[in-house]
Amino acid sequence: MTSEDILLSDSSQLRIVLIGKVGAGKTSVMNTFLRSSEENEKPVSCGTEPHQVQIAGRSVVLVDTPGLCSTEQTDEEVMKEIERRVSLAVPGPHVFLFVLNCLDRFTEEEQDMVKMIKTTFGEHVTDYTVVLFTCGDELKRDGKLIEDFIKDSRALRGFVGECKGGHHVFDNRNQDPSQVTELLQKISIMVQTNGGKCYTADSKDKGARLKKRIAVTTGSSAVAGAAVGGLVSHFVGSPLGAALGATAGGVVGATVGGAGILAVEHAKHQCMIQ
Ligand SMILES: Nc1nc2c(ncn2[C@@H]2O[C@H](COP(=O)(O)OP(=O)(O)OP(=O)(O)O)[C@@H](O)[C@H]2O)c(=O)[nH]1
Ligand SMILES: [Mg+2]
Repeated sequence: MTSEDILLSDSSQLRIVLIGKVGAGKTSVMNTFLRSSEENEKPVSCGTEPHQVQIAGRSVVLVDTPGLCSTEQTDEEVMKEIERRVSLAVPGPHVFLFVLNCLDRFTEEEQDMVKMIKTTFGEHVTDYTVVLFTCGDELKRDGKLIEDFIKDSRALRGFVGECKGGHHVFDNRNQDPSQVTELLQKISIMVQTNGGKCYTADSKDKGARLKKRIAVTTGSSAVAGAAVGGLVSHFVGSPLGAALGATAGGVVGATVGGAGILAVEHAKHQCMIQ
């Protein structure tokens, strides 16, 4: 099966979250997607709400986020808002596009940003990540290849190597939609490699911590049950976790753990591409 077949054979929804440093080009990337959509959507100046469009016969949901390393807000404040926006991509994004301007060096600031993203979303977030370089036009003008740019920095090489979806380059000043369809093909291959699953916070790190927390609450009341379920629902964007947790807690505290884990399993199931 060619990569094009994979893209065309999968007509289900693809949820994309744009993440990165302030001014990296996230909103411009969103607009490049919107321009190449079948609806030919108008550009936005800031994507506070998710946008759903059709591209290459496929429903694509785009979620923009505010930039990290801002001078106006602390990274903690920005990260809270990023988490909120990620929760809008229910039941979870298939891919995080980590947007990097290829004119910027991958300094300690960028490396710290990667660490913060891993701390927030778990180390496994890179299984669901494509590094998307913007300013491909500038690179071309300078007669450089993105591979050389990546090779020049050990840290960047390491990070791109960790990201299961690899890398891609956008020229946001270019109207050619092929850069978008090529990226969608790369994402489709990554999603297939992930068994069709989208990102959920419970997958590994947070899941282990969550299950541990559920275990210690065993024997607690309905309040504890609701809290655990609410935590699950926060990460998966489903009220089911809260309902299950509350119900289980009300009946008997000892079943709280089971209900929470059930909610996690339900979330995993919901994430599978149909
Ligand atoms: N030449 C060129 N400029 C670009 C490209 N992509 C983005 N820019 C420019 O980079 C600047 C920042 O782009 P934005 O899309 O606003 O960046 P952002 O990441 O959304 O910024 P914040 O929302 O403030 O974090 C703008 O002036 C864009 O026009 C590109 O591919 N080529
Ligand atoms: Mg923006």
